[in-house]
Amino acid sequence: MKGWGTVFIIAAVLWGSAWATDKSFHDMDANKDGKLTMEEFDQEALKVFKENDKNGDGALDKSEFSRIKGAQAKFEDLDANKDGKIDMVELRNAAIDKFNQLDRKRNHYLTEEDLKCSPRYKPGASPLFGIYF
Ligand SMILES: [Ca+2]
Ligand SMILES: [Ca+2]
Ligand SMILES: [Ca+2]
Repeated sequence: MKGWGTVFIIAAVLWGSAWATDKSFHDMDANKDGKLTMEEFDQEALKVFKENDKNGDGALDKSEFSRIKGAQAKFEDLDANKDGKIDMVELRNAAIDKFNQLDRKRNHYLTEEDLKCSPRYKPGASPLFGIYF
């Protein structure tokens, strides 16, 4: 029994880290056109947001936010109205700014090249975390 418990914990840890890093550019590119649009980011962000909103109040508080694996943004920077919670609107506004910053060609999508220009770019990490979190 003890052995299985260990296996289970290792499997859970591996699964958790794979989830955080395996969402590559291509996985997020839902229509596989080699471009990431705001809509594609939104779909993924909404999923991550809902998964981490543990108490289901439609916002991320500091402890919920701290559990998002791979998040690089500061909680304080995303909480625009300083109420101690990040809602989807705040998250999205911050993401739009970041998206526009990276979208140098102003064509409303990001390519892998655009993302590599970001100081937050990490090979293997989801581009989502460079944009939203
Ligand atoms: Ca696409
Ligand atoms: Ca919450
Ligand atoms: Ca807020």
